[in-house]
Amino acid sequence: MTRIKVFLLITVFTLSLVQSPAFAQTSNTFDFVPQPAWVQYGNEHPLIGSFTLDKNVKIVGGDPFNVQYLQEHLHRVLDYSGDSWNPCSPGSIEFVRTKSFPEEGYAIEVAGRRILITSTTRAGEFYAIQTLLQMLPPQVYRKVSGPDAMLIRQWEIPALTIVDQPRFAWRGSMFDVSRTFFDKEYILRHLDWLAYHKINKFHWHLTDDNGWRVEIKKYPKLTSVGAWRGYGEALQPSFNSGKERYGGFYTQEDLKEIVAYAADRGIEIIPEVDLPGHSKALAVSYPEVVCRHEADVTSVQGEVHNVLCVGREKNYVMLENIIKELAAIFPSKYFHVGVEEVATESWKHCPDCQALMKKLGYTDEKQLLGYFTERMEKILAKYGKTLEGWEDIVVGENLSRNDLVLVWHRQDMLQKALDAGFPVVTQNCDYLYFDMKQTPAERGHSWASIIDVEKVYSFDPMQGLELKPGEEWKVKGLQGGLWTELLYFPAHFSEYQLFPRLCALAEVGWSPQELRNYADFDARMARTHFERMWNMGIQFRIPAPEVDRNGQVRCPYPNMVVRYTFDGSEPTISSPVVTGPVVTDHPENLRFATFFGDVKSMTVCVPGAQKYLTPAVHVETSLEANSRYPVENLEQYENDKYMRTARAPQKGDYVLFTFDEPLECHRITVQTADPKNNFYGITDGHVEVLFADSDRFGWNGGQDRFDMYNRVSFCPNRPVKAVKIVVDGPGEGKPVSIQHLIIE
Ligand code: TNX
Repeated sequence: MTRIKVFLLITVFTLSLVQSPAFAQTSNTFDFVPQPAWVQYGNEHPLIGSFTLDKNVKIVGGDPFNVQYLQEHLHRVLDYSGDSWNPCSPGSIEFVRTKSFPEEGYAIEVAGRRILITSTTRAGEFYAIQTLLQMLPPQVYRKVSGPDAMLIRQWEIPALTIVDQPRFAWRGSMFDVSRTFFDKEYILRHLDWLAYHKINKFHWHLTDDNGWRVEIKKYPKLTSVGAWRGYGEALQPSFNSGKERYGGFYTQEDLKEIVAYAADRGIEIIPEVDLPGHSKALAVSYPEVVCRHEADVTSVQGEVHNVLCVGREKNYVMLENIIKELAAIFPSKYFHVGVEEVATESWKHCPDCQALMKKLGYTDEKQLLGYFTERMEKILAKYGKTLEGWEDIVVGENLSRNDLVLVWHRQDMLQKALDAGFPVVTQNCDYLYFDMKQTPAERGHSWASIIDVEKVYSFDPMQGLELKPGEEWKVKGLQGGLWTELLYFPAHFSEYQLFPRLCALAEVGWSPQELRNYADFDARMARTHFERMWNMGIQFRIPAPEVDRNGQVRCPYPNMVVRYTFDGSEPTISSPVVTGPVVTDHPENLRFATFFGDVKSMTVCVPGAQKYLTPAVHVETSLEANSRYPVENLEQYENDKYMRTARAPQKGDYVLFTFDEPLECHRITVQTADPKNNFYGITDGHVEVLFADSDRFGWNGGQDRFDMYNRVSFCPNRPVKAVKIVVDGPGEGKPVSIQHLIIE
């Protein structure tokens, strides 16, 4: 065994963030995120100096909500106890409205006893407050009171002038609550986080194949049936939600509360009801809405019978009733009706859709997509709404050019939608899909790209476009997309995926392109913004430590620490900090993670230290294999070789791994699911072992059932002859993937 020393390359200063750090005011400039358009420190009158903020500050003017919001935040950091600290006359924060600012623009002037905030709209005023909060200690974001609160008697803000306005009118965040459900409280917190980053659109993906999440009074089954999945439910389990009943929905009261909460914070919520594909949850609630045929038409995402029948006139009545209820709740100009990834093949097999095509003289089912979208546009118009849809709506020749196209592919598609005459918003999947992995080893999708924070930052919505002069406004802006197939676990993974990538998006959307610089952004994040997010209560992503083969460890940021274990367990907040050499005979058991307070990175090992065994094994199974992924793949111990079954597993199905010779090893991990996308694992099953000294399958303690990651890991206490996967139930009702054994 190689004996190695692990040591830290850079010194770290340990900042325990779990207890509020004693905050010292140090800097005279601020780490704004996003960077304002224009900041000038100092004052032309040398005698007018900095502003002293204390409990006596007067707030003058201002929108009532904005003032209350500011006060509530000031109360989190200013010490209101005891006598007056400042004997001079108190300072004031004054809000003034003038006509001269662009929508959402504002100016802040800090000089002597006054902070003057000028804007034209209440939104501009709100963004000025956001900028002002970033001049205060990061604890201003922390909702705590009592002894844990970090209170200061006074705080100096240097003289400065800021004149600011956003680059793009649309700075959005899309959130899918169908695949994974997030309750009202979480949505409200999420909206707070968006507001702190000057995000002004929340695109709420409310329905999809895997759950209908809004109460519709006229169609109660949408939520009594369509909001739930599990064994015995109309919707099968999916995305590892397990066999228990899983789901949830928002009542109309919840929706109204959320809409108002967002509006107060300058955020417009655009609801999306995803139609006419991605409609499995609707289809299982009211089965008459789908096409009349038995053909197995499968959507790109493996769903069958999830397409609405466009030839059934009664469907438009139902959709109108749904829209009528939702239009009364969501005041947004736009209403999103989806229209992406529709398995139009379904309409080929349907007599009603075919009859409609004949009547309209259509030759291609794609034309029906245009027809459907045009019908939806007319229905929406009756309720004062403008249609928004994914880029697939561009097929609709007769659509109004006021409709908004949300492009999810690349810049060429953005150009195409512009050329067709539509205004656009981009959610470019190469840069803005926040369900993608951030590095290859992390959890997430990768079908579009690996997207780290720097890649998000590098995006410019205007890149590569050819626009006629005066038409730049047609690119309204951008939004991040948080799809949630993989977000049910681990805990707080939605936050890990969103932050800090959303901070980068906020700066792309807000700051002038010529001011943008990644190194500068990264430095602002490291110096201050991580700490702000920590105080906001976000479990954001921090980079894992870099560990090389010699055990040298590099901490990614100076105000973070690397903690380690040497028994193969996960480092925790109480694990020791790497400060110097760690000597071990078993480098394979070292685990490292970066910590910022209690926020933890992914765990990493010493590369190459893990020794894997590849004993000769024979595999047989009761499950027929897909011919492209045969069972023999499992005998080869190659990571891209796995088995995929040709059908869904049933109770009693098995996969049996028999070793040629009794195997002595430390640990065996049985891993199922597709290694590329983490889908299609065994969710309802367990593992049994045949020990060499026995003639019956058994178990030697520990967890034998498949976990959230679709795996079982165990340490056999004696030589093993065979390992068997036993299926206990249909799981998600789809074919599954099995990977080779991992033997240490
Ligand atoms: C594509 S983008 C989808 C979503 C998935 C996502 C996963 C789009 C309009 N549809 O349904 O959740 O990919 O990355």
